[in-house]
Amino acid sequence: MNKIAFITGISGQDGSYLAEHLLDLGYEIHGLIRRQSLTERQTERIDHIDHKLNLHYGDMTDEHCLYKIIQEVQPDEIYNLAAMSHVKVSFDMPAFTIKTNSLGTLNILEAIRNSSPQSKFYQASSSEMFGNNIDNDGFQRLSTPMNPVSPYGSSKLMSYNLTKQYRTGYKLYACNGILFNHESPRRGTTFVTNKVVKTAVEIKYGIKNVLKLGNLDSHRDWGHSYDYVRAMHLILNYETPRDWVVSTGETKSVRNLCEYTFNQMGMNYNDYIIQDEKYFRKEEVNYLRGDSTEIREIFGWKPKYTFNAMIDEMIDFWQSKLK
Ligand code: G4F
Repeated sequence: MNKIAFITGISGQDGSYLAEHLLDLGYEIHGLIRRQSLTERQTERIDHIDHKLNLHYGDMTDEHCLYKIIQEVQPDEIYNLAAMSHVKVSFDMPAFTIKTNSLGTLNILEAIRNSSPQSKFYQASSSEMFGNNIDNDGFQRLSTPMNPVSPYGSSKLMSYNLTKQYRTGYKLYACNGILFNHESPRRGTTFVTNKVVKTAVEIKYGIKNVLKLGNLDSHRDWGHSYDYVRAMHLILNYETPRDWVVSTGETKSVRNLCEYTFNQMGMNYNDYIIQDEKYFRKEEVNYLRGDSTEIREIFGWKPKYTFNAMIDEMIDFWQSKLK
């Protein structure tokens, strides 16, 4: 019999790649989508596989709908990818962020505990939970103290702890994947990678003439979503539930990102970038670099994409879209 997966956030970047991956593996897929007035846009990333999916309307803040879906579907695996995922926006919408991300996780864990305790649970945890803590060797790992510096990071830390607590207290198969930044052509264009790539292409085509950014000196460990959703599936299919770090182990600054992207299109980023106060955060995570030794050694997982190959793919995407 086919395994059944339930994915919250299925219409997002990771949800869409994960759905494709699990369909390839023969899973029956159920997904949670929110009702929006612009219905034709909400499933853009999954329209090509829509006929193979079972989509349910619902919301992370509605415990009744989550309970009903989980009770009816009795999934083998539940991937909680739904979130208000924009760090800067979380300063503007802290209550919404906490309700969606933290209470939303609690709603699912309670639904599992009461109606489908055999379901395995994956929580999309984030490197943003570390805040500015870095181990002496320059990496973050499971043992690095967590000290978030945004409402988003705080909301994710609450979910991380709940997931651990439901694992130890209620013996659920519940795991955290602490994923460092991961991108792709499907990334929202208000996140820095796709904003830089899209705007650089627009500048090249004469559609725009400047790129307004905030902090150019923060460093991120950027991988590809395609690689990271494979890690999520491995995490839920390990012999025992536990937490994992998923990262490339390399770090680059926003400035490095701009330099590479503009160079690839024969331009100098210095000629086009303006720093704008509007894009700075109240508090910044300055440096992220994850130690993913364990997932590499235990599963043989490693990223297929290099940073450059990922940015090149994003450039190709925007060039063919905007041509
Ligand atoms: O692309 P970003 O918005 O990603 P951020 O804040 O690192 O968060 C992402 O990764 C987390 C994992 O660590 C996820 F949990 C989270 O959901 C999200 O996916 O910003 C990256 C960096 C930041 O330092 C930011 O200050 O880019 C800097 N930046 C500079 N100018 C900008 C901009 N970020 C955005 N979004 N827009 C700018 O104009």
